[in-house]
Amino acid sequence: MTTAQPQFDAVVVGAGFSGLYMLHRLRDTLGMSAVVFEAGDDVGGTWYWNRYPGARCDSESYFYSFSDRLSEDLLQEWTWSERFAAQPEILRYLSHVADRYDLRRDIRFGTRVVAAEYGDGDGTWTVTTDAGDRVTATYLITAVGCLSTTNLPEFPGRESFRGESFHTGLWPHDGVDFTGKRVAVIGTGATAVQVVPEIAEQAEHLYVLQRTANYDIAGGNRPMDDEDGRRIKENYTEIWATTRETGFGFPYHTQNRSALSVSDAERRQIFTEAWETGGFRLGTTFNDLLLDEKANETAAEFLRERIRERVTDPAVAELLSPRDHPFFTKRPPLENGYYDTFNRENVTLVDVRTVPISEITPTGVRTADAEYEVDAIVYATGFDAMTGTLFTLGIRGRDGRDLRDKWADGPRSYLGVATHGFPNLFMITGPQSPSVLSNMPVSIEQHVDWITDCLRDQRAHGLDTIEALPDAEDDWVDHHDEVTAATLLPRANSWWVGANIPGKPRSLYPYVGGVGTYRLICDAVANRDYDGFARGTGGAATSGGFTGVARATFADVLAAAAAP
Ligand code: NA7
Repeated sequence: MTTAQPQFDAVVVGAGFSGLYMLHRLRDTLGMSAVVFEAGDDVGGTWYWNRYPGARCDSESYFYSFSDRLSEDLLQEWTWSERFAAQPEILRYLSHVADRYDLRRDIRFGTRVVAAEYGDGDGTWTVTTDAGDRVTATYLITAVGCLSTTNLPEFPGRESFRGESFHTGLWPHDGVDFTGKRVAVIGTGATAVQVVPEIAEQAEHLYVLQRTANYDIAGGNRPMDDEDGRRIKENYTEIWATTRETGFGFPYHTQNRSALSVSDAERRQIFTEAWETGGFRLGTTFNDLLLDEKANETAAEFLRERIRERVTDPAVAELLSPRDHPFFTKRPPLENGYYDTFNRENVTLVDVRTVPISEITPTGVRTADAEYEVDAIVYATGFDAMTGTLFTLGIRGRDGRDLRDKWADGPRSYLGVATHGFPNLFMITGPQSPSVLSNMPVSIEQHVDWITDCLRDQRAHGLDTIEALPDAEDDWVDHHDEVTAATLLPRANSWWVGANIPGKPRSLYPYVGGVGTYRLICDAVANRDYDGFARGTGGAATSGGFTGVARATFADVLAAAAAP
């Protein structure tokens, strides 16, 4: 039974978009005590670490921000300078939010959580950090983002390289000058597509080492003028309402028609308009691009044609053209000049699919048939997404069970926000929630608001313990798998399915059922007294069993979500 009051109502891990908003809600909406641990020396999360040249958001700035849920005044006061904001501007925005809500005073910077243990005896979490903190809290809330543990491939000889090497996700704060240098960029994902044109401008020679060609979509970045700002600010209410209903959390709907239901000419016209608009709209032009191989191939071939138009050397254009996976089954990068880079004399595209990188040498990168001598290597090799960082936190639930052991064969969660055996743990944008298959701030706000409502309800009922029930979790995982199987997403070796990390269990890590549908399901769960959760006091385990409300079938929850 309870021995001592925990020091805090909640510990939050991370001070990016989700940690900042969660802290504000806990403290200012609920009047709870909270402490945030943040590894960086300031707020910003992803936007604190990813400072490589060209880093910018691939969602449009005006809807990649906090919504009217946080503040209508802030929306009216803040003006974005570009259609897709660059990293420094987003970091300034998050810093402004931290100041505006006086958040920094409850954040301990430069501090990594190394252990978080649930006490079966008293139902509280004890959180330990590398700075020597040891605090107790009723609730543990992870706000660690989905792409915060870098993936540095174990190439033989990696440490022997005598030049400079960088991972894009851990970029030096003072910047890097590549002027006159020979540089290798490893990777051609969304990050590389941003950094490559920038480095090509400076480097004496740039080698781009490509293992998989991607379907890059036109970014269409441009400055925002006064008229843009005025129009957006007038329409914010509708914009945010729409983001909460759509599949991807964008303020526009996926068109409800098949790519195969229109003539070739009409389809081309639709793709061209979306292409010229720029951004992810192309992926929402038809409702079966992610479901039907033939429909998908129409978009894939349209994009290959755009590559052939832009890249003058036909052999290079062909190498840049994806043939091994359907469109949008890997995250399509947005490009602003990436393809044109390959028309430059000082840029060479190297195919490391056919002839893989065999080792890093003291002077460069070696494949079976060549050595590329360089002064610097840029690893644009991505992240151990979604579970990577959660596993570094040393989370142990009931009976000392390690989250890594529970998820050894892949994540199992209830709604992607909780997991059985780990009472009072909430994971903002956790695995099996829409997260990275959506416009992140919309999904973050939905999770934070849902958790806030849940904690308020707990307090109103005199409860302090909540845990996902095992059968609710089974139902959610089954539903998640069923939705996934209906799509083409399992076809690609993407980080979405964990394929980029050797040994990582293969499963779709985000939920592909759509932001709008997911929100209705979460609301239905809450409206049914947190259906699927056991609730109690002093730790569910110490009460000798579950104290939650009777569990409905998941079919009931889905039905309630469908007719709210
Ligand atoms: P990504 O999308 O995971 O891209 C990483 C790139 O690095 C990708 O092209 C990989 O090739 C390549 N890679 C990784 N390991 C190797 C090895 N061992 N050899 C050669 N090439 C390798 O990461 P990003 O940082 O670009 O983007 C992450 C997300 O951030 C992005 O999707 C947005 O959501 C924002 P592969 O494709 O695996 O063959």
